[in-house]
Amino acid sequence: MTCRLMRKFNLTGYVEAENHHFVIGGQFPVHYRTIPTTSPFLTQIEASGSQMLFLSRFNFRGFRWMKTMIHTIKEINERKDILPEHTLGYQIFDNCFSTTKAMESSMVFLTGQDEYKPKWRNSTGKYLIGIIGAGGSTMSLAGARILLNYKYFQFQVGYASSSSILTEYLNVYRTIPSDKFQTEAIVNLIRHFGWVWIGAIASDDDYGKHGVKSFRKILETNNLCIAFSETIPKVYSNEKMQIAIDAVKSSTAKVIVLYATDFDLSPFVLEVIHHNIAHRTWIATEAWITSALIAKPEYFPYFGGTIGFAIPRSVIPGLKEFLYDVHPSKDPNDVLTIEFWQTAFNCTWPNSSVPYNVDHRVNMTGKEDRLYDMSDHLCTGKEKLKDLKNTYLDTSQLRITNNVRQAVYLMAYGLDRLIRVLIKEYREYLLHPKILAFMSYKLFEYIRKVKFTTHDGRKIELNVHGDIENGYYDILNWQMDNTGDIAIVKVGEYKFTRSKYELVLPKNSTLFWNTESSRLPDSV
Ligand code: TCR
Repeated sequence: MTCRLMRKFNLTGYVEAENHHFVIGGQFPVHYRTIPTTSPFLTQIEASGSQMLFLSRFNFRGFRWMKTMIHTIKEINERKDILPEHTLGYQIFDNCFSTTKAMESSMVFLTGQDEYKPKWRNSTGKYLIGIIGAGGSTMSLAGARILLNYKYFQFQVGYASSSSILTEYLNVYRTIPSDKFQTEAIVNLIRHFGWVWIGAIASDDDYGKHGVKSFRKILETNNLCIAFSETIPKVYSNEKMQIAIDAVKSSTAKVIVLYATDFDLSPFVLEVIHHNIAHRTWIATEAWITSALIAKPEYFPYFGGTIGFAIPRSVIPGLKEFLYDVHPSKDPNDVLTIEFWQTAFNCTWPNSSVPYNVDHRVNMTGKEDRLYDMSDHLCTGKEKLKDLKNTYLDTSQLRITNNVRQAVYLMAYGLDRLIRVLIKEYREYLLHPKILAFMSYKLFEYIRKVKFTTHDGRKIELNVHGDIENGYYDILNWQMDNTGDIAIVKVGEYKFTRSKYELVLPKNSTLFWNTESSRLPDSV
């Protein structure tokens, strides 16, 4: 399924509500749009006439996040110690990493597909306890504003929405630290290496703009200087892109912070290569430091040596097996799995209406134009997942994925604690609309007060703003291994609490620098 702009809500995802007492909502970017371009370099998809074109691609990582939510809910339903007498269902949508889609699904959570009036029960007919999502700050912000307007207080638990602006929204909780910490970490890293003259590039959205704004502020309070600060347009504009490229090219600042998610960053990366801008040290935010989209060997001459912060890695028991348990023959209506299969194996699933290959053009009239016609060969169903080298199946680097898991746990623990209190008095009436209404109002408070230890020993606890305020980042550096592949190497760690930090970069960790001398760049 593709992401189109449509009048009527037309959302893709998974729902399982019927045999459960409560429903958790979810929003994940299972597709993402790459922006239309007229750049001569990107000849592949030239915009024609006045029509806006964009590419809609399947996002294997987002699909893994979505599946992780389902896996976690299943796990909780099987546990006897959390919600022993109740089970959780889910209603999950693909928001295509687009604000429009995020808003549409927020409306559907409240109203259903055909109605425009919010109602007490969610469109699944069950009580919706909250929403896991939305995957990016701009989308969470849009959703938060809609959900705030309704008297049935709905809230989100973000797993990737990290902008510091979300701290101001009472109905947004999260298991990813606010970028406030990351921005401080970046400045501390800059100080550690003795750089003083720094460039900044941000995506033109809430994530990038708030990120760079606070970066600038913290930089200045440390008497360091910003050499330039430009944005990467969200909708392709050659003119705007060239402003950013010219700033990088002409500045003497060789260390540049790039505050953007990988989807938004790709066109900029291609321009950097096109303009042959080498010998820069890019400081990555957590949103692209481990991105398979950018960490490609062919980009290494330009982006090798990138250094930045990442959410800590985790191993999730049972997840790998769950992810492998995916096959299009299981359910002919499961369009996401069919598309996953087609995209992963480059074949067409017989008799399916799911368009082959996500690299098709979709224009603003909603009509789509395939860039490629049907794949020449049909999928047999015997394709082997284990032969694939695919982001969806790669469970060696679970970072945001673990945040998704913890967001579900946070909600479940909150509900569990509240029910344990209410059940004493209202056992038989627990699911009566009046009690549920009371619950929705109380739950918010209970979830914020939940404290728990994760399967891998992390302590999760939120402050009054719904943010976590202690944790750590891995410090990663892009190097090349002896097979010519990019190795994203852990070179240090950054621990933080509200008032303290500790930056550990062991002397013996080898860093790769993209400078002529291969030595630490000086940016003074
Ligand atoms: N916060 C970004 C979105 C984002 C993301 C990611 C997207 C983050 N990390 C990793 C894809 C993959 C961090 C935001 O918009 O808040």
